[in-house]
Amino acid sequence: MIQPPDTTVPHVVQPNFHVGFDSITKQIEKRLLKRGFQFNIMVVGQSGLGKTTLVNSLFASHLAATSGRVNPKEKLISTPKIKVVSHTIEENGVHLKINIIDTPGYGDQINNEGCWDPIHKYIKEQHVLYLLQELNAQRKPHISDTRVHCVLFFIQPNGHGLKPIDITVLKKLSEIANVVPVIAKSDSMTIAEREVFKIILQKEFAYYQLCLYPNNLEDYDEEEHHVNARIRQIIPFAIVGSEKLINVDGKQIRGRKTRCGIIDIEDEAHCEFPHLRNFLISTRLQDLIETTALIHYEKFRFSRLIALKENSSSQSGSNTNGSSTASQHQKQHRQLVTAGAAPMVSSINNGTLSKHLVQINNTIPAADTPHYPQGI
Ligand SMILES: Nc1nc2c(ncn2[C@@H]2O[C@H](COP(=O)(O)OP(=O)(O)OP(=O)(O)O)[C@@H](O)[C@H]2O)c(=O)[nH]1
Ligand SMILES: [Mg+2]
Repeated sequence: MIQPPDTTVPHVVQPNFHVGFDSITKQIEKRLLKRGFQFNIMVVGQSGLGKTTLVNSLFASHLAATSGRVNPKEKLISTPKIKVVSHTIEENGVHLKINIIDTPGYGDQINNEGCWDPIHKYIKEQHVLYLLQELNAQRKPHISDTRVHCVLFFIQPNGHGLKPIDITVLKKLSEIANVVPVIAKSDSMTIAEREVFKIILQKEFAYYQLCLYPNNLEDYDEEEHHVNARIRQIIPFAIVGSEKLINVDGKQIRGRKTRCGIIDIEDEAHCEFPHLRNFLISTRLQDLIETTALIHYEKFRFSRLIALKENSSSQSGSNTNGSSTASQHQKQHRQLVTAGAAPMVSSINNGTLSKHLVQINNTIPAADTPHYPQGI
């Protein structure tokens, strides 16, 4: 058994002259700036709630077709299948590549059983893809990340609360991704109605024990817990989407023109769309990326590696000469890829999870040893 060297440092040493390691943050920054950042966001919700419109509103460009019609004869354009649109934003030398995953609306069939399956499957598949890259014998220096960092979940502005189908979908998705709920088409409610509806929804989230974003990690300090508590008071954001530019006193604004006036989606007094964009892009971007890796992907990785290990040990028991056959390799590969094949570990909290991971890392053979199935 290899023992790690004793590296406990008794006290902090102050060098007598400038050594130069304080430039490490600059070195990291330079490397990160060169590589750029990747953020993957998905919109999910029942049909016609304005998901595609929001995708287009978020980045002020027409990235996908919506069902917005000004004439009843026009064809209804619904999002037919999961569609990923990529966008690179550059600001002061920082490159952010955003993948927006638009999903078809669900809930308008007679039988809605399993209508969220393609969305659930898509998120899991991205975890599988990442794991396969990690386990590859010839790993790339930079693994391409298509894992969904944030799911924007659209809630119908009915004033009553969540529908049973919403509760089911929210439960399913929050187990595997960071879910941020939003009240869709909030221009259909008065400000007072909006506030009451928010409170109803927040109570329902707590009642149904929905583990929505932000999650609290064990190593968060008091300030971070405080910030998360504040975010939970604001969520769900009451948003309005529009891709139309309207001329108001010679100024172009993005909004919705109604008989009663104009709703400027960029105006905080009209809706919380600016808060949502600020939240996603300016304040919580890194946290959403980090928690996807630390909580959701780690949970997935843990369950898959455990399943793989159990499978290997049961096979080595039955295989007397210890060599793996091609069919066993295929079986292991399938086990990694098949969604739901491995036991979920949602009952394990983060502390015990990391302890388990240390144990697995010690007991599971190194990723690039030939023990792993070919082609992973
Ligand atoms: N009043 C109002 N209408 C909106 C809002 N956002 C979108 N719409 C309108 O709602 C209709 C449906 O919008 P989409 O963006 O296509 O909705 P979707 O959720 O992508 O629809 P599916 O792809 O069919 O699920 C369009 O007519 C939009 O113009 C909003 O915030 N308020
Ligand atoms: Mg759509």
